[in-house]
Amino acid sequence: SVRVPNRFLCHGDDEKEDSGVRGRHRRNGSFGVKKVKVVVESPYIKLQVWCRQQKGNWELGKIQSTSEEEACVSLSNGNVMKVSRLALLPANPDILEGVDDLIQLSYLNEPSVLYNLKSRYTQDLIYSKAGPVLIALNPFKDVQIYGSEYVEAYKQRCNDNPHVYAVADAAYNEMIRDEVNQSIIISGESGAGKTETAKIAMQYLADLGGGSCGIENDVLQTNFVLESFGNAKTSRNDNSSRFGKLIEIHFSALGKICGAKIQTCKNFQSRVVQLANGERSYHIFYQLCAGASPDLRDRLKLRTASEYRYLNQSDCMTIDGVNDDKKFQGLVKALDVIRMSKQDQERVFKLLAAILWLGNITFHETDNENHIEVVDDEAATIAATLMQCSLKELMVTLSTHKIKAGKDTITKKLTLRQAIDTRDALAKFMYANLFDWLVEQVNKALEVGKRRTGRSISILDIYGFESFQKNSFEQFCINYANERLQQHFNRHLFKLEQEDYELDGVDWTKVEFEDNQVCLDLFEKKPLGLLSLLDEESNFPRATDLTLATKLKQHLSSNPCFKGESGKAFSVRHYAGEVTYDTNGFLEKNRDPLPSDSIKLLSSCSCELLQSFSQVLDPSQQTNSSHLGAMESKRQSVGTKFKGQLFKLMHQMESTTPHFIRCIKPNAKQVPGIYDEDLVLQQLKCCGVLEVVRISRAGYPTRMTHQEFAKRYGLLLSEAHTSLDPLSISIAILQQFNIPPEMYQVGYTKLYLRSGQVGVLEDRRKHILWGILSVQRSFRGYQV
Ligand code: AD9
Ligand code: MG
Repeated sequence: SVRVPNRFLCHGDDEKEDSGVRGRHRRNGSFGVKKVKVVVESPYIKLQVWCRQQKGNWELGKIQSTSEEEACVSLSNGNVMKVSRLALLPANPDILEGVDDLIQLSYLNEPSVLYNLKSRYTQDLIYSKAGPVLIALNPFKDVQIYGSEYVEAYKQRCNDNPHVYAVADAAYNEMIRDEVNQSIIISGESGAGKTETAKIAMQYLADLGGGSCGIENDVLQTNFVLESFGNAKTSRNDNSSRFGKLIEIHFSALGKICGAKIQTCKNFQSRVVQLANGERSYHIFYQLCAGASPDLRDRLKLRTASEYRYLNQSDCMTIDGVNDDKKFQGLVKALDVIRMSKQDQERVFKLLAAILWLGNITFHETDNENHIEVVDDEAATIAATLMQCSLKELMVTLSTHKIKAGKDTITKKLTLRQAIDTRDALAKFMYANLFDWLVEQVNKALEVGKRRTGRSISILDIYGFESFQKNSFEQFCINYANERLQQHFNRHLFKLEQEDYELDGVDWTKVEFEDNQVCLDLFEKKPLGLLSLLDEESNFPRATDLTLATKLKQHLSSNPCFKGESGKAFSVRHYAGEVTYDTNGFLEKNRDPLPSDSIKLLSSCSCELLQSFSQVLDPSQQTNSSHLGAMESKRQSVGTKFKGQLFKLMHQMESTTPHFIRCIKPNAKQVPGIYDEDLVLQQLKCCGVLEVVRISRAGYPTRMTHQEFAKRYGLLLSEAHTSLDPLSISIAILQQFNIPPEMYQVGYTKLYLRSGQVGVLEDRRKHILWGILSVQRSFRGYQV
């Protein structure tokens, strides 16, 4: 139901054309109170309103007349409708159309916000502010707002339109000014534009912090490498990141980039061996097949992508507008830039080819009990050659397993299903470790020398919330990660803000917000939480997906975020909506087993990379939890490992000043020009943007301790102040600049200012300092 605020029924914003001036508080006392139907048109009745249509969408209209219950509205499309007053919401005056910060809207209802963003989107103004948060609408086309000219404009502050550049600039300047680590947290649904936005922010920082050593270029090139190996085409995004990434960029005392470190968070290798229709495996496989030189092809015995089972199973070999051959050449260049030796590059390609050939290995049945042997064909031969192991050992490993019976070991033949699983597990393991190894190499290349805290900006680009028709373990982990991220967001923007006010004795009306702690408890509580119960069940050899589902329902039904569904399914009420998960495959994916025979095989390979991977499995090294593998029985489960990685990421973010960017996908078709209101609204709602605006509008976004304030602006005082007390100095400054009392509050320790208030002070300060320190003008960022 739609609530019409009382104030709307009494007084509203006058229309620009009617009044000429905006008098916001002219009242029409009788409006909405008298029972008689108003027939005569008065300027007050021609209010601009949003009128809810039968389909649920909103149309702009003007009230022609109104009675107690109903109003007669002429819509902008020419129709005149009689509607219940409950179907009306006040619209903002025309003068506020397309404002760049939603905070400025007089009415902050859903249609007003939606329409405001839409009106900007149609003019290619893809960025808007929602108080402290930058909203980025994916244009799905090239928009001419990037590049050196724009970078320069934001550097010089000649352009104050919301932009990723402005966010990166703010982070950079705050870092320089306060010596506090910063973070830029980018979130949004799959395909909303997070990865592109992260790259745009990195480009700006590289430009700002570019020095003579050129490391900023290396940092940018890592994007290329990690996207090749970590991104894939999915049904939602042609370049979907299948891993979460935190890149921490370090700066020198002079504000120049001096290194970077990448942390990833992932758990999904199933894409290597299994694809949904219309989706692709990781880009690198197709790039290699399309772009390898004839010599390399020969050495790797490489065929076209369509000849590999792991790639051709989904009927999707290419991506519109993407040239895999060219991408491969770009990748090789990027690998050169990060100084990966040609020998290592060859090793990587060999391993990729080995994985592809493994996938082509087939089995034939040897008896009528489904037992199999490996078909001794070119696939097996080439795979063994590329892995540098004996063909015989490979064949034995993929077709048998050894069971200990007392002192003896019995070798048993595998069934077809078991053999396929063994083969696929090996391929997944190889790829997962290759990715980790690659991240290690990238980190080596970007290594920061002497690091100093307080001089870094971390950019977090993590997979967005996913809700499909059918949701599996992958979505389960992704959505859990997003739930954590949402809490970080909530904490910073709501909780900390409110706690701050209360602790500091500032008069403040509480704004309610959705806390998602209950949902996080559902995932994390021990022993009765989703992850713990999943691990527990994974340890029972006889457990099945059905017993898992039953167990979850048995123990978790009392959590309001949990809902048992029929059969093997359960639902979670996430902050972004309810998602039903099918437990099918949960146990297997959580265990992600690698038989000990396969581990032995890997250690027998003379391929150096594979050998190094198998060392990861050496039981003596098992304390090293950053590695993916370990012996079958002692390996950490995938879910628990994922949680560990996530906690590490979040922990790192805790000590930074966050800057938030919310990416929004305006349509699901990935095309320019379409603004699907429902889709946008759903995203705005689920990421809490409207609450952010509400709280920011009501609050005091700028806050400084009395000392900080006095130190920063004390020099603006026209007369030397007699007292040295920071509080008195602060108040003198506020008075000198005539800052109205409703625009600030004085807390016990801090000064709280409403948005826009420090602008005048900053300008004045800059002016004065530039006068004094004109010699240092070329030294951006320090004197001001
Ligand atoms: V996922 O969770 O990794 O599946 P992302 O990262 O949110 O997703 P991505 O950045 O990959 O989405 O953007 C998807 C596509 O939108 C890109 O491939 C571009 O074609 C398009 N895009 C996104 N942002 C911009 C932009 N600022 N300008 C132009 C853009 N195109
Ligand atoms: Mg992405």
